[in-house]
Order: sequence, then structure tokens, then C-alpha cells
Amino acid sequence: MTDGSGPEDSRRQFLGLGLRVVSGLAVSVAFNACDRNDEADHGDIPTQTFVQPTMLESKDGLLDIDLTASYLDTKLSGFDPSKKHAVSLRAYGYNTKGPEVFGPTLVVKGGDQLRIKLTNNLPFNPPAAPNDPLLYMKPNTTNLHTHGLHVFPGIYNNSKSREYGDYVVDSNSGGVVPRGDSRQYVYNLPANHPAGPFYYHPQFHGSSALQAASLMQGAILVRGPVDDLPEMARARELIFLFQAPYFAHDGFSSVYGVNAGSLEQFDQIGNHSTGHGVKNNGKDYLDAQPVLINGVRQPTIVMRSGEVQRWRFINTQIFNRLNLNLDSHILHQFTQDGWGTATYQEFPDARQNGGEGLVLSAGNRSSVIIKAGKPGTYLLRTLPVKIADGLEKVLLPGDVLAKLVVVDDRKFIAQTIPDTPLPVSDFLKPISDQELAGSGGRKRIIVLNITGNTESINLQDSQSYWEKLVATAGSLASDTERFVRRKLTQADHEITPTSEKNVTNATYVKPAALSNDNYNLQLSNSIIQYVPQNSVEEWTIFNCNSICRPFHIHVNPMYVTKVNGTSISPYWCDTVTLPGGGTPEMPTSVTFRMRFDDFSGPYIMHSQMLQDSDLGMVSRVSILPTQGGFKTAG
Ligand SMILES: [Cu+2]
Repeated sequence: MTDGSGPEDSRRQFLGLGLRVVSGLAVSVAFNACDRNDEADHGDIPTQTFVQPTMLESKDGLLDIDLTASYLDTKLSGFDPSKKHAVSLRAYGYNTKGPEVFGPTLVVKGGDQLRIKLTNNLPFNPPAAPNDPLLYMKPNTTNLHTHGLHVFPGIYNNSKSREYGDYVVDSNSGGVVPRGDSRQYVYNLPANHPAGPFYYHPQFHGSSALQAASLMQGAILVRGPVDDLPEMARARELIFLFQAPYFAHDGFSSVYGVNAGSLEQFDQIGNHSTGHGVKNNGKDYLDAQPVLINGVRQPTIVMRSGEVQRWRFINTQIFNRLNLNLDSHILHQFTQDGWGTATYQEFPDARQNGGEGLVLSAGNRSSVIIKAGKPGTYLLRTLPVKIADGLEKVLLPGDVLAKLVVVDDRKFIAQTIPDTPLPVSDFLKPISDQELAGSGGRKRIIVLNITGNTESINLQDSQSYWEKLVATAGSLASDTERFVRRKLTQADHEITPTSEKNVTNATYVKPAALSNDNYNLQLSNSIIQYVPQNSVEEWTIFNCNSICRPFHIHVNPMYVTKVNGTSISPYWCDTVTLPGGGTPEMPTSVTFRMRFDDFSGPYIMHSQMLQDSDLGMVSRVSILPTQGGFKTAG
């Protein structure tokens, strides 16, 4: 990259060229633009309505940005893309820019330093009565998590002012509090950090679901040798943040007393997590929890026949899965989450063939490369997908996510998809039986269970039950519906509205809920797995519930080896879906291996169905530094 002809430069040149070619066809392309005229339809010539966040790239090994969290009043479509609703949500702005429906895309590479100064400009937390879950949840206290990044999770103690790694184990009285508090995050990526898509979102225990189900999220792209392949670098890159914001509008506001255009409530998230929408007067009301891509409902993407593009998929939803399928095209996947593979996994059109597309649970990502076929219009869909199995089988309905219009351009020279093998970081070398045995090789079991779904348990008197379960299980969660409802009834209290008006008039109340016996959701550090640094271990996660639950672990990715005890073709990921249909008597399971080489410090593992996590399905991992290394001759 010395003479200006490196991949980044040629990519930029190509983008310029692409725009000229496209505009020669009188197709207007609007990248990086939030304001579009959806009605702008020039006869049969398509308009690209797909927008994506601004990309901020590291320079000389550094990317340094200011990130702000604040309320955003905007208009979003529900399921019907032709209608827009005034909504108020939490969102990120950066540097001098105000909040947008997505955070900027942060582009770094192995060896870089990423610095993010997070300032919380959200209003004070609402006042809360004793025993109110919102007291615990503190919807406007926040922090920052870089989902999937392999980086130091602790607090740096060698800096003059405090600097934080991927530190999310804030106590309930800590965090980045509203009205101007800030925190400097510093992420030093190891030189061999794998290349792929990651993302950032809040992970403050008790409020992560609310905040991530607003619009507090943005992409992180780690670049590496795979991106420097000439065909890869030439392929235009699109970032897809799949979002399902929970909001209120006049169609259903009466249900929870949420005013149109005001913020969502926990009740809404807790009760309507499955994507079937909210119920209004007994009817399914689907318009308040749509899947958007970068804030747009069903955007149009325009490609030329023979054009190759790289698409980065990031499922930022807090509950639902996607089963991605592109009509009459093949999605060639080359990263699973952010972890690269040497060969492509191909996902052809599955509509007539089993219906299994590229499945992304909450928190999953994927990189695919596609080549546009014959001119025509094709749909990017999510096909119907199971979200719970066994006795309580739940199938999410299919949906149209975007429209791909392929146009004819005779002057365009068809591009090619790079040949395999693709370059993959040595960080992702398989974990063999020998390596496991020679590096501690400890086996652990973690159990995920929803206690509130078990009707026989009376949660009002269940402290001892909880404690027993905590003692016997690796992790535990309460039920997102019944538990909170019961606790609310018990406290004879309604959820405090979190409308802006109420919030700004409120005074900050010091939290006390956790010391109150009547209200005692599980803390994020109730269970701690202590692991010596430099060890290699094998963990099995059990799922006692019908839900296909995404299990996510921070900092060190998982090398998945078994599903339900049966060996599979192993792969790397940081968010793995536990099979549905589990029961406490017959749980489902996933087994994986992890290396704990690069960092010591505290982090968490949790259900990426974030309301589970906020209610207690989270536990801590603490990597203890070892002197001289843990490894013995294997
Ligand atoms: Cu994460």
C-alpha cells in the first residue's frame, strides 16, 4: 500500500467506476445516505434504497472515535414498508454527528488499536418504586461490548486515566451513567486477529435487551489477507445490520400504555420476543417489530449482471433467527460469525429444496460473496425457521428482507469469485485431542434453564429453590414473562413509563433493588468459572428448554465439536445455537473447546436472547494470569 495502488485504493477506484457505470444507466445509487425518496421511481429503472453506515477506517494502526448514546426521534417503517411511524429510540452518534439508526462501521485490522470514547447522553434513569424491575434494569445506564472481538476484557492499570478493554462486568451501581458520564475503551487487536464481521452493542446487565432492541449497534469489520485478494477487494461490500427495533406507535400504543413515538418498555420486550408481533385487541399486530436492514424496511439493492459483491450479515436482533435465502442465487459463505474458513460453504436457493438457508441466530454474523445472475428481480428472504422445538414447537414465519434488482450492462466485464483455499489466520488452527490433553483439558458443564416456565414452581416463595439451582447448575435464568409479571403483581406496582417526558423530569435514584429480598434477580456474577490462562478446556452447554437458544461467550471463540453428544465437523464461532426441544430431564447440548491464551481478566457468557441474559441467564468467566505459562509438555 505504498504507491496508492493497494487494495483499499483500487477498491475505492472501483467504487467510483461502478458509480459511473451505474449512473450511465440512469440508476441512482444512494450509499451512505439516510434520506432517500422511496417514491423516486424512474419508470422501470430501479433505485437503490439500500443504505449503509459510514465506514471509519483505521490509519497507521489506529482508529480513534467518540461514540455518544442518546435518544433519537425518527421515523421507521413497520412491516409495511410504505408506512412510516414516528418513534423514539436510543441510538449512537459519533464524533460531531448526532444519533442515527446505526452506529458507524469501524474498520480495523490485526495489530491495530481501536479507541472508543463512549459518552452517555441519555437522560436520567426513571424513578422506580421499591421492588420495581426497572430499578434493577436502569434503562439508561450503559456500557460497550465488542461482540466477538478477541481482545483484553479487563481494566488497564498502566494508564494515567482509567482505560477499559472489553469490560462488561459492571456492577449494578456502576456502568456509564446517564447525563454525560463517559468511559474510554481501548481494544488492542492481536496481529493474527481473524478477519471478519463483528459488532458493538451495550451489555450493561439488566438493560442490554432494551438498549440493543433500540438501535444501539454498529458493525466492526476486521480486515485481513482474505480482503486483499484482488477479486475480493474488487467486490463491492455491503454491510447488513439486521435490526428488529421494539417501538410504540399509534396502532398499538394502548396495549402497554406506551405513547406513540415514545420509547419501548420492558414489558413489550418480555412478552413479544418471538417476532409474532404484539397483540392488539386479541389480534396479532405485526407492525411494531419489523426486521429492518440498516434502518430500512425491504430496501432495494441494484447490481449488474455478472457483478460480484461481498455481503456482511450481522443479526443484531435480540431474539429472532434468520434463515437467509436469495432467490436463484448462491450465497458463498467465507466467515462464520467473524471466523474465516478456507473453503466456501454454499447456500443455494433452498425454497424448493428443504427450506434450510443460511441460519443466523441473534448475535450470529456471516460473510458471503455472491455473483449476480441474469437480469431480473430477486428477493432476499428469511425462510420459515424453527425457534423452539419439542413440545412447544414454534416456527417463525418467513419474510421478505430486501429486493435485489439485477440490471443488464453490456459494457460490464463479469467479475469472478476468488478461488479457494482462502487465507485463514493461524489463530483458527484446530484444537486437537493432544493439545487439549496437554493444556489442562478440564471439562466443564454449564446448564441453561428457565425456571419460570415450570408451572409447579411457585416463584414467589422460591428463593431457596433458586439458590439450590444456582448451586447445582452452571447458569440459570428466570422466565421473561411470568416471572416479571408475578414480581410486579407481588409488588403491586406498574412498570414506570419510560417516555422521554417522564425521564427528563425524573431524579436519579440510587439503586437498592439487589439488596431487597423481595426482588432478587440473579446477578451477572452469581457463578464464576475460574480458568487458568494458557489452558485449553472442553465445555458442554446444556439447554433445558424448548427454545433454540443462542449461547454467546465473549473474548475467546469456541471450536464446536459436538451437538447432543455426537461429533460434528468442527468449526469456530462465538455464538452457537443450542438445539431446541430440551427439558430439564433431557436437555440438548453443544460441546466445544477453547484456548485461553492471550488475555486474563473477567468476562461473561450468556444467552444472546438478551432478555434472558438480563434476567439472569449469564455467568462470569475469570481468566487467572499464570506465571511462566500453564502449558505442560503435551
Ligand atoms: Cu458478545
